Amino acid sequence: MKKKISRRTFAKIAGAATLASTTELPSIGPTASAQSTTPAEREFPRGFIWGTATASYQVEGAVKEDGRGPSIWDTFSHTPGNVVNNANGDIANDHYRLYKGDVQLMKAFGAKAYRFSIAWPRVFPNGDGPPNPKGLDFYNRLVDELLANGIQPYATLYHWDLPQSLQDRFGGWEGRDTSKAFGDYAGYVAARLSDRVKHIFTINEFGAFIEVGYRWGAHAPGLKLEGLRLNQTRHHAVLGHGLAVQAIRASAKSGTKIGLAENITIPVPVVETPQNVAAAERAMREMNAQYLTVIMEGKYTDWYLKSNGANAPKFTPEDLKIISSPLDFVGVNIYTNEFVKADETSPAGFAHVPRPKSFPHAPSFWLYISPDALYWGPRHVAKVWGVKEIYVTENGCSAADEPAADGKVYDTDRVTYLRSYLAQLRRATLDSVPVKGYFLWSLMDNFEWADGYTNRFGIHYVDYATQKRTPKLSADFYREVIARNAIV
Ligand code: PNW
Repeated sequence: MKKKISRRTFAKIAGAATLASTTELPSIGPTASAQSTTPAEREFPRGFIWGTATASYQVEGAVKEDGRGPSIWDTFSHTPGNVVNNANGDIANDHYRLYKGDVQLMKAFGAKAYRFSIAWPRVFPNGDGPPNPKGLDFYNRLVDELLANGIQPYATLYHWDLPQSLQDRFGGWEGRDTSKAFGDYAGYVAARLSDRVKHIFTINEFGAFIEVGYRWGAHAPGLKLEGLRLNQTRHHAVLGHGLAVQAIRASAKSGTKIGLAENITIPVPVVETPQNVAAAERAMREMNAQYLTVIMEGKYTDWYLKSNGANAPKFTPEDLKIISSPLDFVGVNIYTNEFVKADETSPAGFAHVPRPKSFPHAPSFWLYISPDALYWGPRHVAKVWGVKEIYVTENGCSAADEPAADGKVYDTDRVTYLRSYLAQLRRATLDSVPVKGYFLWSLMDNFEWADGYTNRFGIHYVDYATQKRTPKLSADFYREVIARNAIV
């Protein structure tokens, strides 16, 4: 990403708060298990789902194949100056053709599940109107290949590649017609894949594609909205999610589980005192007010509405009902945190703790090293909203990977990152936080949005000239974790 957009900036939209009582979750015990070191305590619950993740535009390539329509990411990446080195996803990892080999990579390290996304413009080239069965067929082939190899498919319906036609006709998510089109597309896909796909995610990261794409202009469609236009766009995104939940329920085979994958802002108590922990739980609601909070609670927080005044989104009570349609699980994409502390002088009862310049981060400027986020994120979701089924739908880190003389990539930085984050996830499951699975981002290096191919997130190294994939040291590490169901 070219522009400096920090998690802090995202969080600034929140601040003071009207406090609401939180759901007690008695099974979450004391946090003394943070220091657990016995072998038994390093183990994850039986049946824990270890997976990996990618997204359509980041890996598929084949942008003109089998009737796919253009997406806003084709347009954005082909506009000079938007992506580092003017890179684009025209070819990316050529996963559209190489998916069988990629399934074998997953099998080799023992993945139990694969979270991929479906490109909306493959299925509906114009976003609405006539479907393109040939486009959907790719996902039929992929799902069948996964199942034949013992890997469960977890499908995301929207990971940012909006059909360009919807952007042109309705202003994309600025228009309510896009929310409606998303619901229709979701129902269409669910009817055709839910005989084999048992977990469906509506939308990936409201907090990234709206804020970075429609507010900061650093992702597609590259807009810089503010005020009412921005808030209404946010509202249409959560509305689209709710319409999709209803459409999937109406058309999917029974037993299909529905959720979302949100990059929640994660307030971490800077020192774990009971006062700071309570403050972090209050902050959780306010910092996620415009997305996960309204989805879970069926209303915007008083502070969100009040602080936006005349710019608060326009909505009906019916909208709120749709947005808060019950979910079967909540997915959280977790990379980094936000430190908070109790503050009696603020109406919200919490304050941000500033981050020093020297705070360590990955090559992605926004990715501050925050293992504790993997404890507090799921814990807050369980404690604040009583969610009973949580997945970590993304976690991983970028690195400046380079093959050594022997051809191997020794990404000890990534291994250290993963080991320390997973220890905090284990702490969460020891405290009875109902985390059921973990999806490592990413299976392989891929098109990292505005960073192009510069920041590598994969546990497989990709040589883009030859499309050769090579397991990095982190793939060996993850294979051991999965085989033992424990941190190694
Ligand atoms: C997520 N931020 O994006 C996405 O879901 C993936 O597609 C992406 O490749 C991965 O994380 C790594 O970046 C994010 O600025 C992008 O805070 C930016 C931010 C957060 C998540």
